[in-house]
Amino acid sequence: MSEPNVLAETRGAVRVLTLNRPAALNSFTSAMHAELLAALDAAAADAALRAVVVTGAGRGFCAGQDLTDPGMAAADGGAPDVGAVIERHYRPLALRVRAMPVPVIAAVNGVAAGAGANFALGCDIVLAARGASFIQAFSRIGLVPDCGGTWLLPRLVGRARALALAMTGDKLAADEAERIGLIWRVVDDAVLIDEAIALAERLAAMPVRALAETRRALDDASTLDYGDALALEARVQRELGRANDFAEGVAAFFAKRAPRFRDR
Ligand code: T3D
Repeated sequence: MSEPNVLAETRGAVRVLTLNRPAALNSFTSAMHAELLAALDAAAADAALRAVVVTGAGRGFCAGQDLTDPGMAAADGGAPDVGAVIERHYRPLALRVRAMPVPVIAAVNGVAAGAGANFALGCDIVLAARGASFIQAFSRIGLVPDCGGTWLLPRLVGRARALALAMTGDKLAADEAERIGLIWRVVDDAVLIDEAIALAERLAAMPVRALAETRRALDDASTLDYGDALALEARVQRELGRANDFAEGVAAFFAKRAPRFRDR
């Protein structure tokens, strides 16, 4: 039997998903897309899980679309319908990550190129090994940033840097990615996965429903004016204020004990 394209390991309330095509730098095939989406769906549906970590096997995180995958070839042998590939695979993947009921941490262990870079940047918190790098490889092959890149990049680093990264396709070292605010933090290569799991465990002990709502509120507010964002905050707080975790957090504060959050 062939190796799975995505490995899933559960450590307490944390699921670690590892892209597992190291010989091709974990680039996306149709098969890997299907397995990754199924793995994220399974994590979302598992009430015992409270955080997810995604990483890559071997020396790369993910080199984007596998440019040799027959799944992207046109049936008639003509030019591939790249838009169909995006609709079939990358749009559902980016939306799935953004709608996860728990925090998703990218542990970028090596090069992250093309859609591999933007898949990582679409996660909630990005940790990277010092030896990792980020490449908006699309311009090198005549495409635009996808997997959410057009939306994410200017919001993360501003239009000037987003355009320069996307137009040049230059490799950005992890340290520089941290410096310009593209990612959260760089750690030494040897401790990346341990640091990512420690962070995931920390988030898993927090009120994860509120964390997922925080992601959604920040994203939704980015297209609202100030007044509408304030109204959005009131709506979300109204819901969360009725949830168990808020009562538990306040009770634990006054009882001077550690809270036990359970909502998802
Ligand atoms: O349908 C669509 O296309 C729509 C979707 C688009 C989304 C996208 O992601 S478009 C962007 C696609 N990705 C790329 O263009 C990146 C291509 N890869 C690279 O530029 C380089 O591999 C890297 C800069 C990422 C890493 O360079 P390096 O020197 O560390 O490694 P390498 O030697 O180039 O690659 C190692 C192996 O992985 C090599 O195979 P080999 O020679 O050992 O048998 C290489 O061919 C393979 N590999 C790397 N990237 C891909 C790949 N194989 C297939 N597809 C890849 N994207």
